[in-house]
Formats: sequence, structure tokens, C-alpha cells
Amino acid sequence: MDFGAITKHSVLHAKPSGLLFQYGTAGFRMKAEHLDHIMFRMGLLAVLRSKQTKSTIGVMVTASHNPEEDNGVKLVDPLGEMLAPSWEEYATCLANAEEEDMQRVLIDISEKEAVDLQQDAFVVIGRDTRPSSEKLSQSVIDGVTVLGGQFHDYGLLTTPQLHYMVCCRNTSGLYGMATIEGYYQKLSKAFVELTKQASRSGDEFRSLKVDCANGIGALKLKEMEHYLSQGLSVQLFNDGTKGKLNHLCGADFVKSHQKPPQGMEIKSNERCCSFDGDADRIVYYYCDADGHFHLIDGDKIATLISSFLKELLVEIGENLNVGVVQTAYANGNSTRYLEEVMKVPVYCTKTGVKHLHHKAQEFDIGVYFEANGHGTALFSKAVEDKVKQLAGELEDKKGKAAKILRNIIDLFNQAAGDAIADMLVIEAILALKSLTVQQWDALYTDLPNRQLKVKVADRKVISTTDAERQAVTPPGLQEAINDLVKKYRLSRAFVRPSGTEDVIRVYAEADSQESADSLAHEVSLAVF
Ligand code: NG1
Ligand code: ZN
Repeated sequence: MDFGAITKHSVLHAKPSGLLFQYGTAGFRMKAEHLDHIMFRMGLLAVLRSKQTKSTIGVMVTASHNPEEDNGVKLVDPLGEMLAPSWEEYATCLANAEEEDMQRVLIDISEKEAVDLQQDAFVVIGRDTRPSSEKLSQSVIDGVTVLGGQFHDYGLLTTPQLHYMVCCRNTSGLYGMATIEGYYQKLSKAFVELTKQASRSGDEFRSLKVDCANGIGALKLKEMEHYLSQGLSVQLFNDGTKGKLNHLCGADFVKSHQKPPQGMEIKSNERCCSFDGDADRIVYYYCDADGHFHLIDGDKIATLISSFLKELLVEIGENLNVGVVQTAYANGNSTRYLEEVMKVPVYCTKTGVKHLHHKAQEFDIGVYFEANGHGTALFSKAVEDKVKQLAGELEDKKGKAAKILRNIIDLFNQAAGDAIADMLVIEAILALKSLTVQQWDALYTDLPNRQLKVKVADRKVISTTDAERQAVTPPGLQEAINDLVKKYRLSRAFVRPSGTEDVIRVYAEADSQESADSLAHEVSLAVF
């Protein structure tokens, strides 16, 4: 390592004093003005990780659904997955190191991880549409080059597109071509094949209104539109030409306020969806004839997808193990429906997609979604090979089902939850099953629920167990929650410290909205 060069560049990316940085659930995320030194240092770290894994590593500059003034960064590991936990710690260490300690920290990491410093390094970079993103990604590049790493800057990408690129580059093109055209071609080919098989017709089936949160999703959907041919007609709203990123729109706004985004005109029963700011989350919704808003969140998306996959497997005559992975935020009625009606095993993990992703890898087919709309489906290598073989061999109904499954596998982005890919999967399933958005919504009724944020002096005083459903500390808190929950019907509640904001999150559900609201309120008082 050329420490002279590192120091020379490092002073150009000085660390602000008095701030502590932590690589959290979604990497580093904060006001953009504090992030320059972190970007430079994540460039350095990406080079070390690339040398150690002998693979291409990704760096994504985005703060997802946060306000436009924020920004963030996360590293993407070789198969397109989130950075390994031990490296998250190195990231935190490096981000907080004083200038004079940088050398020692870099050497420490290299020694602990036995990094061969002579090894080549390659880093790919993507960024969202925030005004601060371009300059910050230049700082990443500065970090990469000063350590002698090579790089490719993809420029504007959705987060899942960067995950896709990393995965393609490390699997010798088997997953797809590591270009934006490669991404569009892979997805659109599968989508067009699928919708050719659909019997339903008519404009109302083909048209979909998409709220793009004034973010990168709009740009990328516009680029992709002509690849989709007649299969789908999307009408884009909040496309970034007027409004502010994530302001009163996008998947996070729609899910947490349980109302439509601004800037979108919705007629009754029209099928609509919202992406978040970096297009890795999606939720659907519609307004009924009485003007009531109906949200179709990640839980209902997981239900639609897993029931469709199970039906295909029955048609093909294959008995594979399909599992659904959720978090504590999954609506109680979704879990009940999956387990009791669909007879699908459901597992609960801690919040954060890396936990869900990891669990989903245990199944032949693992479908995972957070209630907020972040998720995808994973297929084991053996299943993929088997389905390819069956699609070539089987005929008639079985053959048709196998071909559908093969295309559905291609349509999912298995590297990360992807709003564009998930949208196309959902649209294909609705078309193939001739389902309206109302019929989909009617699979089960969500239990009324409420999420609250509570500001406390130190959110770390709360620790949890059982996939965050039980509080361990402070003493007495869980007993207090249990007593409150007993007062309501069909009720459940939990608290946990957020991994992305300085707050405690409270979740409650019960048989009526009034009960859910009041239970959430009572639990939030018990937190103090
Ligand atoms: P935290 O802040 O740890 O609750 C939030 C979301 C997660 C996940 C991450 C990363 C909720 C309740 N939490 O985590 O699901 O998406 O942000 O973006 O929605
Ligand atoms: Zn996001």
C-alpha cells in the first residue's frame, strides 16, 4: 500500500470532527455534507474486499427513501448480496478513524483478513439521482484508485441494478450480461414470453400507474419501456421532472401513511404501485368505488408470488420445499393465511433484508418480503437446472407450467429485492391468472395496525430476542407489553431500536384501528 498517496488524498476528504458513524442495516446514511470522507474510505475498503474475495465488489451511493438532502453508501459483496457482517465492523472502524490512524486500521484489516495486497482489485459503482450523489461517487472512485484498484462507474443505476451487475460479473455472465442492456434484455425477454401465454386482454389489464418517488426508478423505467412491447403499458408519475425526491410520494410514504402519493390521479379500481427512491421496494394499491384506499404491501406480494409458485409446482408434478420469510412487521393475517390456508411454512427473521435473504437461501424456493415491499424469491441452483430441463422435456400442460416457471425465475432479481423486476413478476402473475387487483387484495384482510416512532435518550437500552418480537432489556418492559396486549383482541405488539434512525419503533396490531392505535400508544408510553 502506498501510504504516502493515501494520506495525500485522505486530507482532501477530511473527516468532520465530533460525529460518530456506523455501518447500519443499510450502510452509512446521513446528511450528504458529512459523507465525503466516508465515500473515500469506502472506496479504499472496497478495494481490500475485492482483493480478499478475488472478485468484483460494488459500491452504491444512495439513501433510498430518505429525504433528498441525505445520502448514503453501501458495499455489495460478490454474489450481489449485502456486505458480510465482519466487514461492516471494519467499515465502521475505518469511517471513524482519525487521519493519523488510517494507516494502522488499513493494515489491521488486511492482516486479519489475510488480504493479498498484490492481488488485482475491481470495483463497480452506481448512484441514485440525488444532487449530491455524483460528487460523492467521485470520492469513492478517488479511494479506489489511490489503492490501485480498477473500477467501472455505471453512473445512474437503481440499487438492485448494481447488485445485478456485481452478480453477473462474478458468475462469468451465467446470471446475465453485466450491462444495463443486459439487465433490460434478460427481464423483458422473460416478461414478454410470460405475457404471451396470458389469456386476458383489454387495456385495463395492461395499464399500470407507477409512482416513481421522483427518483431513479423513473429514468430506468423510461429506458426499459420499449423493451416490454405490448405486454404492459406504464404511466409514470412523480418522475423527477417536477417534485422532490421521496417528498409526499414513493413506497415508504404510501406504506407508512397508508394513503396515495401526491401527484398521482387515481380513478376507482385502477391498479397503481409506488417505488421507493432507489427502486428496491414496491407496494401496490387502488381506491375502490367509495374512494377507500387499499394498500397491497410486501406481505400480500409474498402471498401472491408463493401461491403462484406452488400452483406451478403442482401442475408440473414436482414436490419442492417452498418457504416464505417475513419479519415481525408482517401482518398477522398474512402469516395466518400463508400457514393455515396455503400450508406454506413461514419463518420470521430480524429486520433488514440480509437476514431474510440468508434464511430464504435454505429452501429450494425461498420467497422473502418485508412488509414495506422489499423482497424477492430465491431458487436453488438445483431447482433452476431441473426447471430448465423440465421446460425442454415436458409437453402439454406440464410443459407449459415448466416454461412459465423458467421465465419467472429469470424475471426475479435474485441478487436483491428489485421494484422493477418485482413489478414485472406481479404483472405477469396477474395477467396469467386473470386476477384483478381487487381479487388479489381479497386473498385475506389485513389486521388493522399502527407503527410509531419514539425518540429516547439512548435507543440501545432496548435489546430484543426471538427475531425482535420480545424485549430482553430494560427489565420489566416485555411484561408491561404483555399486559397491554392482553387488553385487546387479535392483538400483538413489539418494540425494537431502529437500525437506520435514532428512534425506537413501536408496532401494534389488533381487531380494530382504534384498538391498534391505542395499543401502540400505550406501548410507546411503556418505553420510557
Ligand atoms: P429500521 O430503521 O431498522 O426499522 C428500516 C426498515 C427495514 C429496512 C431498513 C433498510 C421498517 C420497519 N424498517 O429499518 O425494513 O428496509 O430500513 O432500509 O420498515
Ligand atoms: Zn430503497
